[in-house]
Amino acid sequence: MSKPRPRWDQQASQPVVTRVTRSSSTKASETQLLQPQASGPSPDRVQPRKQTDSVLAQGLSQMTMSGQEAHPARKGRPFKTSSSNSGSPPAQGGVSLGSKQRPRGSREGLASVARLVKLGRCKNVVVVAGAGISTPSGIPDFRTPGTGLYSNLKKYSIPYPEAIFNIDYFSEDPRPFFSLAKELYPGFHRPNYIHYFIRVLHHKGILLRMYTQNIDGLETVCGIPDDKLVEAHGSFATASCHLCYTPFPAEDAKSTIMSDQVPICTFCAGTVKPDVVFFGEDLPQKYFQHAADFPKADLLIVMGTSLQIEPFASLVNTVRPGVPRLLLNRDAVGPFLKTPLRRGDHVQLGDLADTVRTLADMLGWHSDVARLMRAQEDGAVSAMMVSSLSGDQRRASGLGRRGAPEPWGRRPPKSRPGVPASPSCSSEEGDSDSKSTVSSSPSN
Ligand code: CNA
Repeated sequence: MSKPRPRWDQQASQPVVTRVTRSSSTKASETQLLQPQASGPSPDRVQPRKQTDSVLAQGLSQMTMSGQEAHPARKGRPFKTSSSNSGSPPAQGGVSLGSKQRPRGSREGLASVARLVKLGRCKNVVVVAGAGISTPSGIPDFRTPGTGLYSNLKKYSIPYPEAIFNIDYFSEDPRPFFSLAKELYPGFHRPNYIHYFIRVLHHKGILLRMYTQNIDGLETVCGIPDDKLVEAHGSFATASCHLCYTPFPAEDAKSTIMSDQVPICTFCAGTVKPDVVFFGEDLPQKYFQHAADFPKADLLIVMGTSLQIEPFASLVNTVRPGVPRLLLNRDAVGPFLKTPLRRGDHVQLGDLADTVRTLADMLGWHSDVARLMRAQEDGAVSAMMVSSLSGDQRRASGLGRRGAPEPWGRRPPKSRPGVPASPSCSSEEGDSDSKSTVSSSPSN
């Protein structure tokens, strides 16, 4: 017989269980991949980011917020907004880049990168992504004024925005996170053009890895294979007790949360949460592949992120010097705020879906993206329709148990034919694409 589950409006009575940390196991694997380093920040604290080019030097393995004052959990002190964008010169139109000014509306950076890719000089592309790639799918990001979650926190009744992802706050009151989780749980949103563009990078045989901060699972839904994807801030695919880490069936956690109840650990009676990484928690094991991937990258594409959360944000500084880095975002962020930009850095500001569409056009890939998207989405729609049919109806329609035909996108990726062995994209090589550029779309 199953235990009655407490509702959110009843505080779950929990035995006093000290929260253990996964740090020890994570640290062990981290040190296998990284040089021995100084110890990281104290856990369960939001930490300001140090102004260093490599956060790896700090040996950080736990999620922290950069660009703002540290504040202890549960105190309810007012949120101090990030200052990293304010006070910096605006990167849109007219930013000084060395001695040159780039005209507003120029797409120079996109064109440079497209040229390198077409020349076959980018074979190990690393994509770093954030919530901005999913806003066209209808999922709000954190920081976009007006629509971002941080502008709409009233309904969650939390004292400061990060409380929703604060493990100590969750321990006391899981309701705000569970309300948000109901909106973010995979299944309610569809991937968009940007996700499929990244999948086409894989089909072309040049995606080394995608590192995403997103927890919406849309990368997986669009068919980016597991071995090409690092969900650095975890996902809803698994769940466990937030105190003792005993695994809990993810589907049971989902149905409990969806019915406004609290999933309870069968071992210690602690609250179960989806394995989404909260501030002060360790990042998943897979994240530490970055130590091998980033030095191997010959092109870094950064999309839809404010680069405010550490240690993820500083990954962008760990590619080799001179490797081209392309920022596609509404605003300049992180190291792309610097003037002049680092050699090989390119910034294309504007709406991400438009920018990615332009890049796909430049590469001659738009039809690949559109076809893949259509095939996958048609498959998803017919799967949804069939799942609503009875068994007899399914048999009569000649469809199998799952109903949907294997979508085109599920076939093994084709490797890129006819690409000759060629040097990497490193812009230290003195080609015409090695300069840095900032452009913003005219509509922005
Ligand atoms: P963020 O801090 O909200 O930054 C998003 C960035 O994307 C901002 O710079 C926006 O200007 C930009 N942006 C948003 N929409 C567009 C657009 N259409 N075109 C161009 N630029 C756009 O979010 P980050 O990802 O940097 O922060 C990381 C957090 C957010 C992670 O820990 C996530 O778990 C968390 N988050 C994830 C989701 C999701 O999974 N979809 C949603 C909300 C928050």
